[in-house]
Amino acid sequence: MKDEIRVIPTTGRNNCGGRCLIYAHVQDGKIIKLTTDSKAKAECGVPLSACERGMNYHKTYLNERRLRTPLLRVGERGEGKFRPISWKEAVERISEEWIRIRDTYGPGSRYVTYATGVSAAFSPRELAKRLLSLDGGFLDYYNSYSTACITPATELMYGTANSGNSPEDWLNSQFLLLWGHNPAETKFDSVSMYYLRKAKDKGIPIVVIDPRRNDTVKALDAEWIPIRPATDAALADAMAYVIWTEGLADRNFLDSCTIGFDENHMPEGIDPEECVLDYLLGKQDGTPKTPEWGEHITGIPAQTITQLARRYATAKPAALIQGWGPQRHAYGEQGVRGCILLACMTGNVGVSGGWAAGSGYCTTHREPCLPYVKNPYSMQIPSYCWTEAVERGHEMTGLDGVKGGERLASDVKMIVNLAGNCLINQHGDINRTAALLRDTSKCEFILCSDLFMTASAKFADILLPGVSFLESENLTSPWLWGDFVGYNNQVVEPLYEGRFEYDWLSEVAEKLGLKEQFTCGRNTRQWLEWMYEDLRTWEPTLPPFEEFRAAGVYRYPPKPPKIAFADREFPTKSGKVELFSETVYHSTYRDPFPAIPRYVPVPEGVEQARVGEYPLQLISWHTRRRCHSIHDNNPDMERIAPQQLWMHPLDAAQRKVEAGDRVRVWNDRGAMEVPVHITEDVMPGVVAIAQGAWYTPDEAGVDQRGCVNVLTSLHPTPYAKGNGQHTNLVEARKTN
Ligand SMILES: Nc1nc2c(c(=O)[nH]1)N[C@H]1C(S)=C(S)[C@@H](COP(=O)(O)OP(=O)(O)OC[C@H]3O[C@@H](n4cnc5c(=O)[nH]c(N)nc54)[C@H](O)[C@@H]3O)O[C@H]1N2
Ligand SMILES: Nc1nc2c(c(=O)[nH]1)N[C@H]1C(S)=C(S)[C@@H](COP(=O)(O)OP(=O)(O)OC[C@H]3O[C@@H](n4cnc5c(=O)[nH]c(N)nc54)[C@H](O)[C@@H]3O)O[C@H]1N2
Ligand SMILES: [Mo]
Repeated sequence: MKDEIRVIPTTGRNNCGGRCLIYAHVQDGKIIKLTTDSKAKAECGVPLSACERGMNYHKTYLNERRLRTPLLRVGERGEGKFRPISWKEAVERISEEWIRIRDTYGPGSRYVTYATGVSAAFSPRELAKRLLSLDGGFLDYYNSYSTACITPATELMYGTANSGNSPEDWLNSQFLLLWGHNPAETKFDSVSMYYLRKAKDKGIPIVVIDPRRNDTVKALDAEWIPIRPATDAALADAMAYVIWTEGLADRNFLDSCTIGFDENHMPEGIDPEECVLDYLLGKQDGTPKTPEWGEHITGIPAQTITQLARRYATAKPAALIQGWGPQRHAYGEQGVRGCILLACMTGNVGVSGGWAAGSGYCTTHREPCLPYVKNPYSMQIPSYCWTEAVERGHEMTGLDGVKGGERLASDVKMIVNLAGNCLINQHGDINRTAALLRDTSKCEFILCSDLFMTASAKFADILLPGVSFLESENLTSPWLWGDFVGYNNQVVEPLYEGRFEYDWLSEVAEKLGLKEQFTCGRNTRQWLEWMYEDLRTWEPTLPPFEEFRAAGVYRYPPKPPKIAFADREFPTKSGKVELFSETVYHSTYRDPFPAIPRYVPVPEGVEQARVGEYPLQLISWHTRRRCHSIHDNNPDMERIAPQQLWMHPLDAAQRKVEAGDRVRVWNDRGAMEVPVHITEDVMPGVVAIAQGAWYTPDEAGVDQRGCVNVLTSLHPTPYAKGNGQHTNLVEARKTN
């Protein structure tokens, strides 16, 4: 006799662009199938429906590929040779290293990586930080791999990153310009494609700027303007030139709400010729930033640039919505600033149907979180620069992006990487990173937890088996914009010896004599309830905990749409949008960083591609078949989108590459071999491969799966010190 089928509502917790409602149909302790939320709910119009990835979770996670027991490294670091140990031994060894490294090198030698496998309130990464804070401190990071450039660049100009209106306001627009944005694949919250489809139905014109004809172009039957990677700032400059010279600029907005546009609106004491307009007109450098100038850099015909500028400036209102691809570039800050300049020049800031560009956050509700514990060690590094902190931390200063003090007290000697793959797979320049981590005299102890033997997991000294969201519980929030709180209900029992990180961290805390401070006497469920009740004090419409948990989700009652900067107040030093940044003007950076939005040619950009040894610009993107590296080891997902290098027919013909070939793609940093996809959906001179494939080196170190990070650079961006992982030059040829 079989049990009756139970349907358990739960929400995913990976950093996948969504946070969807999933119904697990369970019988006899096993998942029979997963379904999702498909209908719009009356209270909140947007269904929280899962994509192919969400519907594949049980196949991705509940299988024999899982890590089974705690493991201790026995081979060379990175070799992937381990022996099973007991949980008791694991906890003892971790505590010993934790104390030894603290006492030898100081608390600031301990680092917790950016890791997003559990993007939920009760996060292993944050719990590790909590324990380290209680134990004397650790070296923290700021910014992220996601929005390293766009967030600080938006703050630099607007004084805040909350530059977004409520997404439903897109329907009030007359023109939607999706700039390096691909929500058909990246999802960008359940609301994005939901409202964009409605906009399409309403007849609002939609244009997409992307080196690739991306899935959003296809899904919305939108217009596609192909652009050379990392040249967005040049397109913005040329559009700004057209808007100004054709008298289409909103002078009223520029005069009253911004500083730095023209000579009459410059900060005190700054040479007026440093203004944006003089740059656009070429007063200083003799080069007006005409559409022809823009064409040469961006590859977009001058006439298209002119028309786009006119359309954007005359459709009132118009929304220029930026994705985050263009800012994951070597000068990622500048394209963002260029788009904000355009929004200001066209008076689309602070109006319904407009959009201020930039990061576009729009927070309407608080999120559940752990109580704050002060980290006694004040220093922080940019999240992308941890490898540098392993290599030469003690030399790093403010010029390297160090915050919270003069210079780091120590190199990084211990790394805690829980539910993340940024140690290798998702970080830049894998060959260099791997060589650095192999040297056990540099970083002396690496602790990882994961579900699988990932590229990062192979570099652990102690590797612990975790549990997936189907085997544990948590509290979740919308990925970006939605208005709800989710509950990640446990659906099945943990596989093998897998444990949620909190459980063993509590045991480490006990060894450190910090159990009471760390746990406050609560187990996971009690913490979740505590965080929920804390949230309820801020959000009084929330139902009682048990009612919420049973439903799996609570949607807030609708609020009137928010319009960013409707009051025309900007929390900057000048109280205006800072088109010219005095702070930047008076600061020193390792790489040139101008005080105004303007194109800066990047190392490994289009200019170098034209003359150098590596003529192809290589970008990556976030594919529908994976969440970063997650699902890559699920063979069913290969059918959805096989891992291939996109190459234009002209580039293929030049290299005598044909459909069905495997190609070798390389630069000075590494090489990979992958099947080619010859397609006009990518610009000539540009090749593209989806990020997140599992790094799989052959004996010669050539990756055989197509992990783009064997080719990416660790060089941080000039201002944000972020990851320019989409800026790379390569060559490709047919494999022998
Ligand atoms: N399916 C899926 N969805 C995801 C994720 C995932 O792993 N898989 N990850 C989530 C996370 S954590 C994040 S941060 C977001 C990331 O979201 P984004 O950063 O917006 O995603 P990307 O795919 O990197 O970039 C968006 C588009 O920019 C294009 N692009 C690249 N370079 C340039 C350029 O120089 N100029 C212009 N104009 N366009 C360019 C790419 O071709 C791509 O189509 O996605 C989230 N959603
Ligand atoms: N070249 C290039 N590199 C990139 C990007 C790019 O566009 N191009 N994008 C960057 C961005 S935006 C981001 S956010 C980062 C993402 O970087 P990561 O956060 O490192 O990405 P994931 O691959 O999602 O890693 C999550 C890991 O957690 C594990 N995991 C999943 N669920 C659980 C769980 O419940 N418990 C435990 N213990 N483990 C779990 C998975 O197996 C996986 O190994 O990558 C960055 N790297
Ligand atoms: Mo991200």
